Amino acid sequence: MNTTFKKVSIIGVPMDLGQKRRGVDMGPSALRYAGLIEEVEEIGYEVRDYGDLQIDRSRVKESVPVNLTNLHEVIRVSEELQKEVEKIQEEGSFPLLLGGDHSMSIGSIAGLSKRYQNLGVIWYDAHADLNTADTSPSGNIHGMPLAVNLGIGHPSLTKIGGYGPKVKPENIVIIGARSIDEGERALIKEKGIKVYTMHEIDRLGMTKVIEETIEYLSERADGVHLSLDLDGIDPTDAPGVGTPVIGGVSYRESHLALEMLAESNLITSAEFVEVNPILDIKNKTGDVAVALITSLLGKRLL
Ligand code: HAR
Ligand code: MN
Ligand code: MN
Ligand code: MN
Repeated sequence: MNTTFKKVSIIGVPMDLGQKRRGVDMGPSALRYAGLIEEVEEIGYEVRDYGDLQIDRSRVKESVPVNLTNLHEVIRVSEELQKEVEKIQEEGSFPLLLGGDHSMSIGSIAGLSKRYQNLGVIWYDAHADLNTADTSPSGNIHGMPLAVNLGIGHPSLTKIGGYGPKVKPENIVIIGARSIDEGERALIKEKGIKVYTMHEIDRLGMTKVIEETIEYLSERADGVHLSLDLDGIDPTDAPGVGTPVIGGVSYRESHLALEMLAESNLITSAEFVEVNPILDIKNKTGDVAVALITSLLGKRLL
């Protein structure tokens, strides 16, 4: 991360409405239970934990546009998160956001990109999250946030914060993708988005992938947000996720990637999403998430 930050401010987003499995709302608790606050303090940061946003998870059938499940509550939470992220930035703290499903990044990036006109985004994920209501096979909004941040999708989502698009296609790097839908593939080609699928990671190795990512983003971005979906990591290392996909990045590779990002001084905010403790084995995925967060924040063995 950027070494000018001395404070880390944490917000939990117990959002589970962007997909249909229960339990991902407990992700923020799992990370705190895994010792997040203590570990980050140990590195030397002043930590402020603002607790969790309030989310109405009653899932009363909303009348929403076709193929956008729970749209209204996703919009409301996104707007609230956007404001909270702006407050954290005004404090001069590093925003560290805990999910919750990946639909939360509509709100987080709406807050971040107000400050950074050229926000870079590293999307570390098994999925591209570039669907729209027209292309989504599921209607789950957690499969759409990157498209929304590009200004593509339902206007009620793309206009959150009163502006959009939030991110330019050339400022995005996707790492770890191995489950890409047809509409997403077309959008990647049309927009020329930089993607390191598992194929490129296997061929180049994670060191090269991250070196290239750092060089690419440092040339164009004024801040870089790391959006890390735990399903980017292989399910043997991170089993507690709602949509696991075999053949992912190992814990070791991810740990190295985040240490390299720490050294790069590039990262100005981060979110760790999709931890579902109900599907986990003894909070393994929570532990992995905390270990990766401390790597990103500059923890060293010696
Ligand atoms: N691409 C599929 C869809 O849109 C699956 C998305 C699964 N999503 C996440 N986000 N966990 O990365 O439904
Ligand atoms: Mn995702
Ligand atoms: Mn994913
Ligand atoms: Mn290491």
